[in-house]
Amino acid sequence: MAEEKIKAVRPAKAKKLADPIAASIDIASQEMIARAQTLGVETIFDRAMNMKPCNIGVQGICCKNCSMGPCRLPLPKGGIEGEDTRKGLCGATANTIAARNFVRMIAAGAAAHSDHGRSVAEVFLSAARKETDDYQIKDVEKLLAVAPHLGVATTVEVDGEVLDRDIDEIALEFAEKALAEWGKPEGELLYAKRAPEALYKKWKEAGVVPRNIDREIVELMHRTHMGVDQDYKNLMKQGTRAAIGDGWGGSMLATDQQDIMFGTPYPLHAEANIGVMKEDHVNVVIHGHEPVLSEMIVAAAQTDEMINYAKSKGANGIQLSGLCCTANEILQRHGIPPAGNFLQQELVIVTGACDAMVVDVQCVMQNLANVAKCFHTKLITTHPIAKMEQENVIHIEFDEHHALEDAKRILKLAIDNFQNRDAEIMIPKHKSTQIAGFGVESIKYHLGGTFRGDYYTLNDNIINGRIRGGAGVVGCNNARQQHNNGCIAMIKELIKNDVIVLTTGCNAIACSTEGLLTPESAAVHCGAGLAEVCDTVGIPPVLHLGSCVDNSRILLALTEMVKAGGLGNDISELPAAGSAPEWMSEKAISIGHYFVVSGVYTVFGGMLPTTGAPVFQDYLFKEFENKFGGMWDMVDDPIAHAHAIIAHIDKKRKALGIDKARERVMMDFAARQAL
Ligand code: NFS
Repeated sequence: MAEEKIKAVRPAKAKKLADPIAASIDIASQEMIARAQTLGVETIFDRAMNMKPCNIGVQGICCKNCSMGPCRLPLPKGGIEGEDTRKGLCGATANTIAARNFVRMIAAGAAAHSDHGRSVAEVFLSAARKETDDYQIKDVEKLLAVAPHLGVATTVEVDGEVLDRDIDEIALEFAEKALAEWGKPEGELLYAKRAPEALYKKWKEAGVVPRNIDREIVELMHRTHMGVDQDYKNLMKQGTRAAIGDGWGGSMLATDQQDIMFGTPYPLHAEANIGVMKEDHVNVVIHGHEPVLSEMIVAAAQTDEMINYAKSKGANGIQLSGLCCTANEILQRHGIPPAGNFLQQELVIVTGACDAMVVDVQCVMQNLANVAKCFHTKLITTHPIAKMEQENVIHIEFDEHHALEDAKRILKLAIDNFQNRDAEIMIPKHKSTQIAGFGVESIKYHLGGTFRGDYYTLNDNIINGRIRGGAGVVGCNNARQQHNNGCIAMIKELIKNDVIVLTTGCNAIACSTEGLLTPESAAVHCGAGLAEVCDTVGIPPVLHLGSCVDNSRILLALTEMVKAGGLGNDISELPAAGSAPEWMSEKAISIGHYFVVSGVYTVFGGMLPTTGAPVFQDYLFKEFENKFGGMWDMVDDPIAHAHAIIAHIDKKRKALGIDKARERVMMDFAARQAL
């Protein structure tokens, strides 16, 4: 019966199949790719074999912003000699076209993060108004810490005496002011002032401080309409404004309000990979991005009502797991294990044990519906802005006013489906353990001194050379590359060279499945200096800081390092870099750009859609450094990618005059070894 259904989905003409080992470095994924092929279930790995990317699109020089095109401006063989005469029908140059495409990616990425942030802000306002019992202010300390950044007072003066202000009042004012950041008619993004003073000043002088979050995205769409902004530098100026509105606005507000409502993460222990699914349990996989949904499913799954209901249907319990950034959200706050990252979403269903996959927004492949059709899996969409056309997809809209009830309805559907499993169950044995849940606050605790509750100890270890520098390694997987290889090979090279890594998103999940998120991995993979620090403080060499909106935590960690002193006055002076080795989404471009304009040298793997417009690319890769201190780069080979970062870190160490200290540490180690 299941076999019959499976055959119906396979395309009539035999197509090329991916080699599972070439497709992923993860054994669990390799097993599931092979199983899918045996069952005739098509996955992204096979599709990538049969459809090659468009060579002109990849270079960023195809314009389809009006119906006279698409105008394609391929680079002449052997490059451009003399004047670049390429132009579209309207006369748009390669620079204009590539820049327009690039900033539209920023617009889409910033919109995705910021709309997520807005959803959180709306739920936060409901909670502050006490319109819902399902969401509350959980982390009062965090609320008090961030309230002043929106100009919300935490104390009141009564008869000359300073008293603590009522928490409900603070929460309500914070909620209203936060939501206003998306569309206020005047003023500027309030969180921009959380950046180091020197950086804020640079932004101010360049005229790129966002007015509000939404407006900068709308203006990008206007400017890139046919016949508006036709100067790549001016386009990038607005791209910069929108990207700052993402990193220091929509994303940062999302992180803060999620922490206040659901708790600020602190390090915890968990498992990872497809092997976390359990054959004798109802398996519910939560996929997408907004913790507003996943938090409620976690809460509902822990009720006796749901557990007993699962038992009444013959299961031993409910096993929750996550995919993509939602996985990181429920991991960092509850220790719920991730079943995989972006490229593993179809594979989780191929186990035959996924009773329901619940999705909300972003990074959800439409082909999930086709894979689910081959098994008993119920695929449930929950967000009004993200539905699927396939008939087997169930839509249960999630509303914050009866969130727990909605979550229970979803779980019941999954539990009722447990008895409908029709394929043989094959859950890979592979899973690993990890410590996740780091954040600005917990790094302070772990790496801050006992007497100085700040980042001084971290800085101290960088100054004395034990830690060479830091890298924020983030972003997606990409089916054009071997799954997880770019990220893992690159990070191993970094930590071998004493570079501590902060990670988020799908990269963090890759690190967890490869065992890099344990303190013990330091002794195996790190250089002597970093290994010593990890051993002394008991941390992994790669710190998991959460989901993609939590890249804002990396911005604030860098800001804390500047404040702690000894490493210059701005983020751009730190021996630090950013990286997305396996990027694929528009969000990654927005993230990359807010890293760059925050002063971070940022390297992407694969291809950037800039290569077809060399002048524009030079502007991003070279000239940007003169503006805010950070610049873009592209290096595909993982080892070369790591060494580009290391070279930048060494350049910064030299500028700070701390390069000699590192040489001494290295000699110390050699001397120790000789002994
Ligand atoms: Ni971020 Fe990429 Fe998606 Fe998360 Fe994963 S693909 S840019 S890491 S899940 S958002």
